[in-house]
Amino acid sequence: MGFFNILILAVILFTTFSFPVNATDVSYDGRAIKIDGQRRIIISGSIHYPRSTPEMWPSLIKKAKEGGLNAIETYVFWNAHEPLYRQYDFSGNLDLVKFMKLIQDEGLYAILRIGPYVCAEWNYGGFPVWLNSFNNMTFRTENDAFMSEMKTFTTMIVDKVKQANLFASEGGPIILAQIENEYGNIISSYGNEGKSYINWCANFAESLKIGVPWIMCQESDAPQSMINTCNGWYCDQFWPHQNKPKLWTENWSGWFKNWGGKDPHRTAEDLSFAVARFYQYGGTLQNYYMYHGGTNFGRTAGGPYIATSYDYDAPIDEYGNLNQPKWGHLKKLHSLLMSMEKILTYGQYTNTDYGRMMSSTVYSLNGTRVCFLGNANNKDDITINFEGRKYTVPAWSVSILPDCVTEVYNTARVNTQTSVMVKELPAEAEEKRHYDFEWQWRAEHFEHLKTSLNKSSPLKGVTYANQLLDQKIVTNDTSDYLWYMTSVDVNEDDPIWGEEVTLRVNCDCHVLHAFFNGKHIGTKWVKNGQYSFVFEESAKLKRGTNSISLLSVTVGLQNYGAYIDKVKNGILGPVKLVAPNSIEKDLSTNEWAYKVGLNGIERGLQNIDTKYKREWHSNIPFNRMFVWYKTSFRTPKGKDAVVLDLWGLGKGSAWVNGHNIGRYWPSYLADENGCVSSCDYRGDYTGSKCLTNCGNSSQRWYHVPRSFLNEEEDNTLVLFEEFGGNPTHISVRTVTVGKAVAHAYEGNRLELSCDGSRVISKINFASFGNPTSKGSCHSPNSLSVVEKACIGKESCSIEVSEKTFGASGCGKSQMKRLAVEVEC
Ligand SMILES: *[C@@H]1O[C@H](CO)[C@@H](O)[C@H](O)[C@H]1NC(C)=O
Ligand SMILES: *[C@@H]1O[C@H](CO)[C@@H](O)[C@H](O)[C@H]1NC(C)=O
Ligand SMILES: *[C@@H]1O[C@H](CO)[C@@H](O)[C@H](O)[C@H]1NC(C)=O
Ligand SMILES: *[C@@H]1O[C@H](CO)[C@@H](O)[C@H](O)[C@H]1NC(C)=O
Ligand SMILES: *[C@@H]1O[C@H](CO)[C@@H](O)[C@H](O)[C@H]1NC(C)=O
Ligand SMILES: CC(=O)N[C@H]1CO[C@H](CO)[C@@H](O)[C@@H]1O
Repeated sequence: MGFFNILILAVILFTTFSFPVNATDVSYDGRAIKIDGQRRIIISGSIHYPRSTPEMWPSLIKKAKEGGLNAIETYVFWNAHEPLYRQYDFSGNLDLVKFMKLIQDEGLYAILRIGPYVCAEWNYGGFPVWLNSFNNMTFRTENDAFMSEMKTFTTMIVDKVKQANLFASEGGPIILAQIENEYGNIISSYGNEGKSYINWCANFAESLKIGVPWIMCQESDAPQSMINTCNGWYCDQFWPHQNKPKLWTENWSGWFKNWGGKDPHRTAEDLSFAVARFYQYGGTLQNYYMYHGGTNFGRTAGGPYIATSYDYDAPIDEYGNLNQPKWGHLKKLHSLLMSMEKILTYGQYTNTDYGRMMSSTVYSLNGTRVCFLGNANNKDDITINFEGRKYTVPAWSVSILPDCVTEVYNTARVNTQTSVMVKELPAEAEEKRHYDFEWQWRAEHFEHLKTSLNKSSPLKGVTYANQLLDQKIVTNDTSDYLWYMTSVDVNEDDPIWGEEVTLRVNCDCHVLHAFFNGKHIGTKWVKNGQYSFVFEESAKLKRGTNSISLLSVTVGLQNYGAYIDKVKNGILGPVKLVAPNSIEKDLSTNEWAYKVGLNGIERGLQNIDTKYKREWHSNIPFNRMFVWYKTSFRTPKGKDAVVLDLWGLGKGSAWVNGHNIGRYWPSYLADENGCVSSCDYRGDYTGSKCLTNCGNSSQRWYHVPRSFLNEEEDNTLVLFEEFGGNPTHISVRTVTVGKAVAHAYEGNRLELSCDGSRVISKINFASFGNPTSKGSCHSPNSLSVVEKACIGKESCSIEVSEKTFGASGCGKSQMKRLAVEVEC
């Protein structure tokens, strides 16, 4: 036994005999998750650590806690952590352990969804593309190569988490872990292998001995050792397996956005309705997907065509600001539910159905009771007689009566301010420098278009094949860009000969640019996610050698569906020249030269310290394709989030001080139709309800986290513009609360706040009484009371009552409200 073996033995003995301090016991029964033997209500929210920065994490987690959550959930992102085979990255915003520790520091629980398939609108659902270089690889089924890699990665993550004592069983915050993800949606495509695979997943997970329960979401076939959970817009009608608690792992708080998509909105009224109903019907754990959506930095956006912003209309917005009234309206619900934790988890409950989708639920325990009145009717407010009293419950809402007499919360009555966010030019003296940029430019070099075809002097990085290859296999997804280049010798004897021919390319491309004899002849992409298309453009033949260069561009690899590993990308062929008389020349089995990526990236133009300083020119061109632009700008003062307005640009990628802030595509406008000017929260929500931003740029604003910026020195902004645009409209802005608007009901306390950024400077309007019907009754002191309470303050709190405002002259039975609009 060598020294090394003794060391290992010592480590084993040490681990076996050291007892973790504060170990927490997590178990469950048919009702709830139990922590140290006690049933608990868990209110969790998803925050994905790579979609923000370590500098943002503490404040995001704090705001989640203040919003009434007691747990944070995240996926683990395999392709981010293992970008190259067996080369791991846990630095910067990939520091999972640090993120977990911050959650623990705030006293919150954590839910770790390892997957390692994650969907999540994340590039390729989180899978590293290099997995495809194994023989006989098929993802997410009983396949040795896949299971072996899944096992290696999952075990590595579990070991890392164990070493940091992060599982509750070791005193850490993690109370639940997930293996696989939404497999129930696709299991039928995999037949019996799918069933064996999901059993293997369960047995494998169990073998890792993490000391906390495992969950499988959206998997009705989940093996007995796993808790199956629900994902969706509403989960009140979901019933888990026997002896399993009712858990809702994905309550979609909004929806994500595509390039070309409109802005989705899920109202506070509807989201709180869904949550209240879930707990009314015996639910005990739910998770907001997302609580903070964040940003798809770099090339992490899924696809195809998922936008860089992953705001999700979540309770905390992309930049880390409170999304009001959603955040505040839910906070009130959370604190109420938490105050009823014992009775909701231990009480008996009985439901009574009143017809027309109206129901009541009474929980009782040892003589105390709490009551829910739920109205799932999507049109009618309903008045019922409940235990001798009359209650009117608005359509599509739940009223909560913690003593079964007084309604203290109704999901449709929002007593929280609506914050109107604005994007402003920084106010400081050098203001001009924020938008009056000095630009430099240089062209992307295309020398390889000529030289690559000469095999006796091949360029570095150029490979050859006598066939058309799957793009992601050639690039290993190290770049969006892949050149497919070939040549064709033609003379007058050739049946195809003629001045004009058509180049026809069958393509599964997200974007295709075609060059004929070095000249750009066309660009094509297809809207609405239908990316299998035929490109056709005429070209001029010359005698002798004609070169054809096709640049295929991916915009996020598919992240959802069965067999995503079998989805091919790029130019799959055939590629043909077609003469006017329909004679064709098939070039698909020509010798093709392949070149991955951009020359500019190879030269490091996106970095601050580039050797190629001299190659930048002034007098920038406009609307020219494949151009690099560079400028510098000052960091706006203060703490407000910083965004770039990239209106005027086409499509490309942007770097600030070498950090890739993501793809941009502001020229891609959202469809003109399908928006609403006001949103009716009633009735089932879907991702296509309550849309705004029709006909506008689908993403104009791009987040630059403050930690990417220099405090004192100027910042360097580099753009790679692929389609052509005008960078002179670009400006740097800060995001802040411009106005706060509220309609609060009598009997509530209204908080008004500029969210830490500024003070309330002006009250535009205030009326206590019946403001909806043009002030048929109104307290004359309204404005002065609000002015006195709020002007000059960061936030103020007003009790909405006649006591505060004096007589309003409204009828006794009238429900009075305070309507205000304040400026920050
Ligand atoms: C992609 O990465 C894998 C794993 O590192 C490697 O085996 C394979 O050769 C790479 N493919 C290409 C085309 O570079
Ligand atoms: C791949 O699968 C085929 C049959 O599907 C089999 O003949 C071959 O041996 C497998 N190769 C490897 C490396 O497992
Ligand atoms: C209910 O009351 C009984 C008797 O007072 C007590 O033993 C029990 O712990 C109570 N149950 C809960 C869940 O508080
Ligand atoms: C190909 O490259 C070789 C070596 O550099 C050179 O001698 C030859 O002229 C080139 N051929 C063509 C057609 O450019
Ligand atoms: C389009 O953008 C403008 C300016 O930001 C805005 O005023 C307008 O309301 C937007 N249109 C829609 C339909 O959202
Ligand atoms: C079917 C569906 O819309 N699924 C969504 C559920 O949430 C995941 C996140 O894990 C999204 O990626 C899916 O789009």
